[in-house]
Amino acid sequence: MNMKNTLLATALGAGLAMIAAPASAADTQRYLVNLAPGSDAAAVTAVLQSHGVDVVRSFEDANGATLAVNVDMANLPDLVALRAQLPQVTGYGIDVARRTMAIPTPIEDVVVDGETVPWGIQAVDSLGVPYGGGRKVCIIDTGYDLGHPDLQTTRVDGEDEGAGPWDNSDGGGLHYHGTHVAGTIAALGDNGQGVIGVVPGGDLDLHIVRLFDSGGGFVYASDLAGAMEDCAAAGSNVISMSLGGDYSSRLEERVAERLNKKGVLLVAASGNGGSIGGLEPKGDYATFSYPASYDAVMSVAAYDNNLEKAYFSQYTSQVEIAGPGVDVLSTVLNGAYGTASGTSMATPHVSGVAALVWSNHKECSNHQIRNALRESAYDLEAPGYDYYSGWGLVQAQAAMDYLAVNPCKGKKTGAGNH
Ligand SMILES: [Ca+2]
Ligand SMILES: [Ca+2]
Repeated sequence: MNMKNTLLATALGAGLAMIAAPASAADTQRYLVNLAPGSDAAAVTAVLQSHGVDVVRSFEDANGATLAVNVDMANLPDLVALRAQLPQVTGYGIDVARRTMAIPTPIEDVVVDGETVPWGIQAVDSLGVPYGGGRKVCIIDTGYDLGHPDLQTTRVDGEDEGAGPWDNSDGGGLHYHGTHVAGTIAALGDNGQGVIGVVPGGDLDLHIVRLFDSGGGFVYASDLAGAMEDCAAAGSNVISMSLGGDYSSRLEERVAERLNKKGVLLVAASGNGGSIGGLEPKGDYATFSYPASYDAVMSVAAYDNNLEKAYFSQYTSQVEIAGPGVDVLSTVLNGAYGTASGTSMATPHVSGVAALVWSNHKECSNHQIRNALRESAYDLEAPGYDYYSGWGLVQAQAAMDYLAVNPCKGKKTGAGNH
């Protein structure tokens, strides 16, 4: 935090969490402005804008509104005057960073002869489960290589969240990450080429939110919270987030809780930091990553093709389920294929299986699908729940079998992770 940031933080109010996100472009810093319930967010926005503050987004729920604002540190507003004009403001905070969750090794192009079923697709046992239609998966990532011969070009739309066009129409600079995630969920099957995804018929609805630019940089938690809202507004049933960061965000958690209550299933990477220290009691010394570690979100661990935990996969009391996340073959840029590792790669296996199973049981709530995935997971590590794999490796056919015996109708289950 530079001197100007410190000055602003001090001026804006006491009790400010001193967790700084890395400085973004130039001298702009993101802050969160919390308003009392019932406040007129538009009026506060007008005052802030009149002082040269860029109001990026307004979040509103029963607890009041939060404004995400960019402040140009080279042109600080008159903070004393600003504060006097904003009695509705109950507090301020600094926003925190979110990044994609692949292991940062160079992606290696793999020449695929004919069509290959990646090991992870076999491991989650999805090939025998037909897609029942009517589900939409939102992928918050680096975009989607629209026109890749092994990815659908229909039933996919998206939006630019300031990082560039969602469809890679800005050329080859787009990071491979989002396209790799999309291929695991929905690469086309039976087309004689490339790979095959969890839902391979080209008939899954996809909504792509390009949140990250081509440079592998970070976004703010408020950007991610906004992206989640946009996924829900587009009618998404599942939100797949191969991303995260070390610090929790109350704003982000509130948005996740609200969407979870509205019926959206949220899935995120457990993180690639391994874990430090002991795990007793209840993971107090473990490294949590967010948004995966909110109760409203399924946290996904990464396992390899021997069903051993990836060395990087974070293990905590919030890990809920595991997916294939080492040497995962999928689609990459420019019509190519490549292998990548990370809890980023494990996450879309779970998102895809959730959509696949749910499409056959649309009478189920998001909580009930989540519960079915947990109950039917292939148990790994110590018997029952464990901090490494959660309830175990996600299993599509077993989840179908579970729901055949345990129908959703009239049954209520909780939304916690275990
Ligand atoms: Ca294919
Ligand atoms: Ca276990």
